[in-house]
Amino acid sequence: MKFNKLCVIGLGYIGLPTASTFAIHGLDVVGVDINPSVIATLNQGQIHIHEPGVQEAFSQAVRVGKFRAANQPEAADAFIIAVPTPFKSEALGEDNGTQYKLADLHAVTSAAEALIPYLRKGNLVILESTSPPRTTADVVAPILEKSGLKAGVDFFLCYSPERVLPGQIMKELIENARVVGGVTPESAQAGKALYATFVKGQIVTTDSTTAEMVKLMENTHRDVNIAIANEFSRLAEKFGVDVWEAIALANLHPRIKILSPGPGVGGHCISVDPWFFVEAAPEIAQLIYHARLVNDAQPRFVVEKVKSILGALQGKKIAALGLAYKPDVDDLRESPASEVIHLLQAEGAQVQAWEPFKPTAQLAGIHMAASLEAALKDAELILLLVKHTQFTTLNPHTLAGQTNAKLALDTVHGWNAELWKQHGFQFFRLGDSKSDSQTNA
Ligand code: SAJ
Repeated sequence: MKFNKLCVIGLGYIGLPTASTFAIHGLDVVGVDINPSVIATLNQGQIHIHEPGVQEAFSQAVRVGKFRAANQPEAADAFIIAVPTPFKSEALGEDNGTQYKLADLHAVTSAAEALIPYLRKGNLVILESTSPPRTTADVVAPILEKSGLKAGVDFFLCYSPERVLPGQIMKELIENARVVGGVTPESAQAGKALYATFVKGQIVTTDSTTAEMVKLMENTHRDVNIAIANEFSRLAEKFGVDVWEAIALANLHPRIKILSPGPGVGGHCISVDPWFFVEAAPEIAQLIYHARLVNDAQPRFVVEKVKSILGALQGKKIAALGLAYKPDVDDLRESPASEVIHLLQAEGAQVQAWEPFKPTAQLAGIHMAASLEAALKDAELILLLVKHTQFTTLNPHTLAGQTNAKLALDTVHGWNAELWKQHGFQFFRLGDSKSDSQTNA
């Protein structure tokens, strides 16, 4: 099967790298986005996302004349839908006491609607957006069939999840194994042929609903495993144990790999995707549901620990280090650090936040310090929320000269307790009541 022209709908963190990679591998690519400022930026030769290697790939695609940005689809041999599937912020579902977040499929359904006039016999359509089980067969197929063409008969239809790690997208897009699920086996083969353009990893075919479940299972597995690490951190504090030591010892077992506790789970994937299972089958997905509750409650656990150190928070000055959703990235979306800061402020604390990867970020209700020094200067407590490398290498000896703070709380195991204590700090760590200093709060 030969594909000459590809139309990629949605030019975000997945769509733009995917479109650029297809273009530099020889396809004529039209990238479509509903956001006019995205199209304008791309038409000026710039990209609007921060991801290593994407600007270079995009520039090359434009240089060789294989990429164009447009605000609506065009006829093509193949179409990829790579739009976001967030959850609805304003509404919750309820089933027998289980309250769950609802997937917002609006972008997927709009993208499918937009393709109807351009769909031709023999075309291939692939959904890449993370979606609830059966979305391809039960939601996307009926929309596309309004064209008068039948999915799996007149055109090929697939689901193929992206599985790339932010920060390594360009590499993983090519090297990772790819799952391609078709509404028919022929659809899956067509999808496989398209990705074979550049994918070096294994390309495995299956049905579309299995492929949807694979993606949700991967991220749910990770969320549940982080939840148990977070629950262990609470148990360790109750029993006078250092959870970090206990995890390191447990992980000496050849078949155990406990993940790390922290202030919560953020980003646009791990904290979102498990809800798709809960919404689709609340009566079954009970473990998944409770893991979500544990992770969502972890910022509150951090705040309770801060209170056990500082006492009542009214007027207390705190320097919060890190706002990104995970270490060494500049992505602040769905960040548990922001949630911790909001909760601290709700109790009256005065928080100065410092995020070295986005020092001028504007986040509602959060005061960004102009520098690390400015954040630290008048603080009573230094609160480490993200394990950025540049935080783990901070020297408490130098910091002691820059701050009034005598208290430090590390929520990510980024600092050496003994070193901080040697330099005059009372030191505390999430999940570690063993090395916690005594307080008089
Ligand atoms: N976290 C912990 N403890 C850990 C590991 C992570 O608290 O031991 C936290 C992080 O700090 C962060 C959150 O979990 O707040 C998620 O981080 P992550 O590194 O687990 O995941 P993402 O969201 O950056 O990327 C994931 C990847 N999926 C898996 O690792 C299973 C990636 O391969 C997916 O493509 C991506 O989600 C996605 O788009 O679904």
